[in-house]
Amino acid sequence: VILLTLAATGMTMPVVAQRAGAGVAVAGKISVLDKGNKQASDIGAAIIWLEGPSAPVAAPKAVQVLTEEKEFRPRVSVLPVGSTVTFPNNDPFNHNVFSLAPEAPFDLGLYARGQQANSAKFLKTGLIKVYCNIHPQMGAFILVRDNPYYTQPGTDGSFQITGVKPGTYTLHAWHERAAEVTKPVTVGPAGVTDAALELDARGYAFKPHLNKLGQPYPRGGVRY
Ligand SMILES: [Cu+2]
Repeated sequence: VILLTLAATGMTMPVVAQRAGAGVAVAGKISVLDKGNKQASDIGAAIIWLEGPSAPVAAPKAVQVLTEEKEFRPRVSVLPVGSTVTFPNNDPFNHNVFSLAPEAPFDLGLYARGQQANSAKFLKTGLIKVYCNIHPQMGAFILVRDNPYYTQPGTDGSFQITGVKPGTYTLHAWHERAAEVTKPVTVGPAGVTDAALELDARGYAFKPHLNKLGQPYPRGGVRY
């Protein structure tokens, strides 16, 4: 009887696994205007996402952001809420990855290449700024979202979010040098092909951040 039950369950599984309505695409193009009214060369580092009550919950992920040549790679990530991130050190010196973001404060401490550092877990939505306590020039952005409707554009600003359930949403676009912009969007059974958003980075000015103790970094840096 048990064997027969297992066989019957196995036979029904492929049917259950079939997608019940794959959703539609929301596509369009963003622009990011830098000083001198030039299109930003790093439009691809923007993030575009949909917010709305029709959206399903996304499954958490486990991802890596490398610390390499005194940079975070990738510099910009977007992840579902509940995801964990490790920050492997690929440099021949120590890093100390931390964030003071109220949604997800963490401090991984000093660690060298090859040392397995603790991971950071992101349990709330928001934009998390991640820094290194040793190297003030290192910075990363992690956008934590509560649904799977997000993407990053191509180098020409074109984007496509696929598998979207028709409904009413707010379309968001973010770039690290610009204020976030939003626009209401109604997604019908044919999807959206011409969503357009413009991000203005012309007023951007670099501002140094503080270290993990909320203090300015020492002048000239510290060697570890
Ligand atoms: Cu560092």
